[in-house]
Amino acid sequence: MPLYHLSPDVALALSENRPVVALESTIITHGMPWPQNLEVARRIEATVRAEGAEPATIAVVDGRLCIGLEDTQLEALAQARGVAKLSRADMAVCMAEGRTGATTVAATMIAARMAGIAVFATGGIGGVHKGAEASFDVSADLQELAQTAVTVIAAGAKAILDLPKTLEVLETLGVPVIAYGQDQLPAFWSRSAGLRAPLRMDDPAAIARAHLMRAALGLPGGQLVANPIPQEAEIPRAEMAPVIGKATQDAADHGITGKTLTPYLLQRIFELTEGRSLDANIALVLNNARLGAAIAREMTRMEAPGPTSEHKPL
Ligand code: PSU
Ligand code: MN
Repeated sequence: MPLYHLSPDVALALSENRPVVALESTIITHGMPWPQNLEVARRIEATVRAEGAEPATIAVVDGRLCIGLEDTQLEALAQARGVAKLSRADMAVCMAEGRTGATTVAATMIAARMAGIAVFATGGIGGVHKGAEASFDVSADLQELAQTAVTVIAAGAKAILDLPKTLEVLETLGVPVIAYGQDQLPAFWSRSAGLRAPLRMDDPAAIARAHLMRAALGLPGGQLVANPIPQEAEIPRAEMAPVIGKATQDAADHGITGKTLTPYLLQRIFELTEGRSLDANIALVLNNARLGAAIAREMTRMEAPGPTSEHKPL
């Protein structure tokens, strides 16, 4: 039995060396409420297509790792209840038991890499949670970026996280954190986290080149491209701070930890902002899909740098 299933569209695009952008499914099952989740999932795919790339939404459906979902599968996933949230630790178990699960950033990267898809667009990555010095809650997404060669486009790390600690861990792990088009690290709903990003790039072609360069140097792992939310859609940091504070306090009061923490915080912030956080979330994901397609287009045009091309032996 094959390890994964490519949708016909994705299989064709890959065989013709056309640009493909991987998309995660946890954002559909755990990141946004029904029915906006389905609508957004379809709009993300349409945006990638409009930008000249093929979208490959990834999920485990009845034990089968699907890379590229049919619209009926997308719809079923968006409505399903009790879908597992899969990361590196539980993906194989879900497949072995024939269950259905949505892939997080970490699991989506693993699947994309296997299928030869180098670019993946999403909303926000997991990171170091506030209070991690006591809870040890550090997302497996960070470790995945360190070892799996996929360029991930996100709107920075979610402001529900401890962003300075998240940057420190990424630095330790050797993950390039590249702000796109600005010096500041973006913070998901807000354009600035009030922190300088370690790296800045302004050109999708250079980002694609850096991805290939990393591989040519024999460095494992991917790149994190932090793409700021469009100006007109942002919720300023000062406005989000008290909301995030309240949501974090509510999570602590209710004893929410582990896997359920991120979905709980997103839902709580959605309620506290009366839906505004969702509008921002949608705008930033679509923006990331556009940039992802641009990077994927550039990458398919490039040749991998050769290890000996400029080396003249003495
Ligand atoms: N961004 C969102 N909604 C989400 C997530 C990110 O706007 O649901 C998901 C991603 O799948 C990410 C995961 O990989 O949350 C991180 O979860 P954790 O913190 O439990 O590792
Ligand atoms: Mn966690």
